[in-house]
Amino acid sequence: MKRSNLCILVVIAAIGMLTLAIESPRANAASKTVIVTMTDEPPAYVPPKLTVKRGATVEWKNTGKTLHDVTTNPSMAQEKSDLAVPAGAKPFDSGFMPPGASWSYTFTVPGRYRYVCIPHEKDGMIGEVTVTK
Ligand SMILES: [Cu+2]
Repeated sequence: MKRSNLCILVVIAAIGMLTLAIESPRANAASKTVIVTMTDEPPAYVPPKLTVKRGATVEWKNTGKTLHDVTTNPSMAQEKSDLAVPAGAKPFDSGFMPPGASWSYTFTVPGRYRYVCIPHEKDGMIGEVTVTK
């Protein structure tokens, strides 16, 4: 085999491996995990609003230096109107998450969810997830 042909084969193989590396995350789109970070200044969920498909998992990560949490439990919130859970879905609550902690929830019921961080609800730490069918 000529040396130039060998070079072309190596390049084709490299492109093939690169394509595989790029494509593989998309293969898991249905069971995809979306990350929401929890920050201190200001206390916030980033991104504050997102839309996912039914079956998707959202993972909240506390990247701050203080306690945060994720709750749709109306008995925990100061303003019930800050919270929403679609009919047929149970409220969820991560409990207080120390710095560095993460917590995940898999959304199986479509609809609109609004959640708050109990220590920072008054500071506007309110998030929203819309789950499509
Ligand atoms: Cu918080």
